[in-house]
Amino acid sequence: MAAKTFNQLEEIYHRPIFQLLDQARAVFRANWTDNTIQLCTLLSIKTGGCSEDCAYCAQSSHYHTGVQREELLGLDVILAHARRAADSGATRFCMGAAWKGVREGTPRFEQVKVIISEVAKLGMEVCVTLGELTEKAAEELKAAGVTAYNHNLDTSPEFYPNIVTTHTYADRLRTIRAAQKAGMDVCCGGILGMGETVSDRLRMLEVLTGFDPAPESVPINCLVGIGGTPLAGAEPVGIFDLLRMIATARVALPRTKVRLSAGRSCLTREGQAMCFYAGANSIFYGGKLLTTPGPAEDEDLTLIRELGLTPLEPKKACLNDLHTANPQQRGGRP
Ligand code: SAM
Ligand code: DTB
Ligand code: SF4
Repeated sequence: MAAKTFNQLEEIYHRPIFQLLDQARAVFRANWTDNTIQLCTLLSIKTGGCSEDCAYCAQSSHYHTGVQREELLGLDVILAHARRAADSGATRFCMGAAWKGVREGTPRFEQVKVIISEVAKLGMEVCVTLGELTEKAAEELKAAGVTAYNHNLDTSPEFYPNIVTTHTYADRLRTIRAAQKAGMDVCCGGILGMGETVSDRLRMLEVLTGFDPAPESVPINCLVGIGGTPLAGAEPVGIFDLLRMIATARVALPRTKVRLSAGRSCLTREGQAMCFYAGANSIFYGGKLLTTPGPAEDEDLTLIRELGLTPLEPKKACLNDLHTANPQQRGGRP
């Protein structure tokens, strides 16, 4: 799929909304044969105390947000969360760590690799978001069993310095390239509602459409205003802005999963239904995001059912892998 220019994206985004939705729906139907919604469950495996100053983030040590700093969770605790997520129907388990980045050869990186390989045995896709990566660290994460690496651009290159000063957009892009080079899927998106313009949102989309390969998934977050951060009082994103962004992302990235992400608790059921119609086909599921609550699982399952959609089923291949790989990995008979 050819990259979209900024002008093309502007033209798509600003169409009368029903024309935009018609086009997004047509692109969705041409590229996705089912009506499934991917359910991804998040777990913060290392919370708070982060050296970075991302202006939206509850976990930055630069702000007083009331989030308690915690060390890396133990393997048993993480596995208990992951098993629960699998039992609740999630097909992807996403583990987030409040770190600037990780480096190969360090004790914490070795611990994370063990966590990844144990979670991978449960048969769900494994996504991690650990901050900056070296190429070697990316290769080791892939070998440990990571399916997708989440590293968001968050906004346009031009607006990024208004949001973060402790690392650069170029740093973000370097990590994304390392993840792709190592063969991991890339999950990369952004946040609406940080004071950016529509042009900033479309510039971010322009950068995303230039990735080769295209991002496997694009999370579209609406800012969750966190008390104590510089963005605490930001104006909430309007539903039509969100719909336009989702529809434009669907048109620009036809085969990418578009994830209706943080901020979903503030949407009505009807608003969420429109986002699915516009081409969103993935959600964060499980009652909690990283540090803030998300919609309850039963509410999500009820909405999905009422709309005649279905949760994405675990891949048969994953289950087969699970049955064949586990005995060997545990030292039992194949
Ligand atoms: N430290 C890693 C990093 O920065 O990539 C991983 C964790 S970070 C919390 C992951 C992403 O969550 C951010 O890039 C941002 O898009 C999203 N996020 C964090 N706080 C948010 C908030 N308050 N509202 C909306 N999205 C948020
Ligand atoms: C993403 O784009 N959104 C998720 C996930 N990737 C890691 C995180 C949302 C965090 C919302 C605020 C919080 O719970 O701290
Ligand atoms: Fe939050 Fe990640 Fe920024 Fe750290 S690097 S402050 S965890 S968004």
